[in-house]
Amino acid sequence: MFVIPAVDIKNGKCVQLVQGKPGTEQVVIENPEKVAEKWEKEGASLLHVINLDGAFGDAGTNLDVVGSILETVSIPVQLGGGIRTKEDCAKLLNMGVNKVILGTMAIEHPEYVEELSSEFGSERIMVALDSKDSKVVFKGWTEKTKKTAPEFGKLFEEKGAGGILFTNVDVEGLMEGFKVEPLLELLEAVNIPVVYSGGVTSNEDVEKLSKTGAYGVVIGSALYRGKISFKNALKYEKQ
Ligand code: AMZ
Repeated sequence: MFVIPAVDIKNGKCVQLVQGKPGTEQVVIENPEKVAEKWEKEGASLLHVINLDGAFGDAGTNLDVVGSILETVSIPVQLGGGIRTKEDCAKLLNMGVNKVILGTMAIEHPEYVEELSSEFGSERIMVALDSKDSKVVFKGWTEKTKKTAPEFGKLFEEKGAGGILFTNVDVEGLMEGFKVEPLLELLEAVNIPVVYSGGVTSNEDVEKLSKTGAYGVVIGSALYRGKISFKNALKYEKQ
C-alpha cells in the first residue's frame, strides 16, 4: 500500500483544514514546493496535491505553485481540485501531472471520464468520491448527491476511471482515526485501485489500512502535526 503525503494548497500555502472547511487551517506553511521536496527526500514514492482554491471554485489560483512542485520533485504527482473542464485536464496532464483527480466534473459529466480515459489512458484518470453521511459530495464538499460511494464507484469503473480517491469527510482532519466499513464497502464494489483518505491519525490506522486491500493511503494532518512518523508509515508500503 502506497503511503502518500498530502500537500493541500490554499492561497499559495500548504495548509491542513478540518473537514474541508475554509478558515479552519490547522497548519499553514509557506513554499509548498519545499514541503513537496521534503516528502520526496524522506522517501515518498507518490505525492498527493490538492488545489483547495480550485476545489472551492477558483481554478486559476495556485497554478504557479503546482508548476513549481512539478519542477521540484521527480516522483509522480496526483493532482485534484478545480479540474472542471476537459481542457483543464489536458493542460495539467501535459504540464507533467501524473494523474488528475476529478471530483465535480466527474459527478456532473460522467461521460467526460470515459472520453478522458480513452484519450489519456485510464491510469492517468482518477475520480474523487468524497463521502459525507454516506452520500457523495462535491463542489468543495458543499453539495450532496443522492448516491453512495459504491454506487458511483461502479459507474466510474464502467466509464474507464483508472482509480478512485475515497475521502471520508465525516472524519477528515479531526485526528480521531478512521472508519474501516465505508472503505470495505467500496472495495467490495469495485476492482480498480482505491486510495483512502480521511482521519488517518496513528501508525495503527496505517497498519489496519494496509490489510484492507486499499492501493494507497493519503495522510495529511497527522504527518504535519507529528502524530504519524512518515518513516514508520513507510514500513507498510509494498511496491
Ligand atoms: O477540503 C475540501 N473542502 C475539499 C477537498 N479537499 N473539497 C474538495 N476536495 C478535494 C477532493 C478531490 O480530490 O477530495 O478536491 C478534489 C475535487 O475537486 P473538484 O474541483 O474536482 O471537485
